[in-house]
Amino acid sequence: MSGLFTAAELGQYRTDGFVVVPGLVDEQDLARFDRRFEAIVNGDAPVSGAMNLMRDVMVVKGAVEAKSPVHAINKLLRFEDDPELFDYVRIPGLLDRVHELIGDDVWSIATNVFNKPPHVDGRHPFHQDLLYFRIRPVKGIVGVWTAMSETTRENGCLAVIPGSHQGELLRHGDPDWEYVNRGFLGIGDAAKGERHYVLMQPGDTLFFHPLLIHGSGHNRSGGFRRAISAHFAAGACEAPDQNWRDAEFVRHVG
Ligand SMILES: O=C(O)CCC(=O)C(=O)O
Repeated sequence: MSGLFTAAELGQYRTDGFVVVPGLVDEQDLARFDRRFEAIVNGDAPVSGAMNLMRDVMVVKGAVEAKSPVHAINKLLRFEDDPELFDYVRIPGLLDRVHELIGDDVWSIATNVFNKPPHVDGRHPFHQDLLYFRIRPVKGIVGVWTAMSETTRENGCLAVIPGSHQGELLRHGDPDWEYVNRGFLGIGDAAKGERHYVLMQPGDTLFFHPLLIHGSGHNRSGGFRRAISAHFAAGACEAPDQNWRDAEFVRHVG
């Protein structure tokens, strides 16, 4: 255990289910990830391995005309095979803190660049990320989410319900919205408790529990709201069977 979190930060993670470390990722790394993301979307760098570029539903349905390829993309998934983006999970201050939370031997189980272009709905309904994982126990899993641009109420920052990680995994369904991106399931009216809007500067990094209820709003600004994110699981976690294990333990990080 390297002890980078203060006792207060660890206490907040346990009580609220999240903690933000300001300025954890430096400007150079953020600029590198930003350039790489744009290069992949623009076709100037390869889409590697199981990576997938998800187009925004409003663009797909013709409700919004994308001014450029980057205006059409809602998220880039599974960047484990991209040599530049995957550096994110090994940033020492980030990985050391992940080790503090879930132990010394960790795997990447999900990676994303979330790109919220201007003029699309782009909301993420309130949800719990554990829905997307079959491996257990829950305490062996943690998410990290780093702002690549400033996040504000106007551009659709994250919103969380502090303490909600102490509950169960809730039933999720399709939100009753006109435009919902593929796979964006939500818990609807079950989202009880006071919302906390997580306002972040570029490089600020959220560590969050897989049962924490969270979502994000519309981007009503004229710019992009972008973030890079990963989920980690301890190697000691168990999957229902070997197929699930192979599917969910995507890449060993160490
Ligand atoms: O970036 C966002 O808007 C939402 C991210 C999110 O919901 C997640 O990381 O699970």
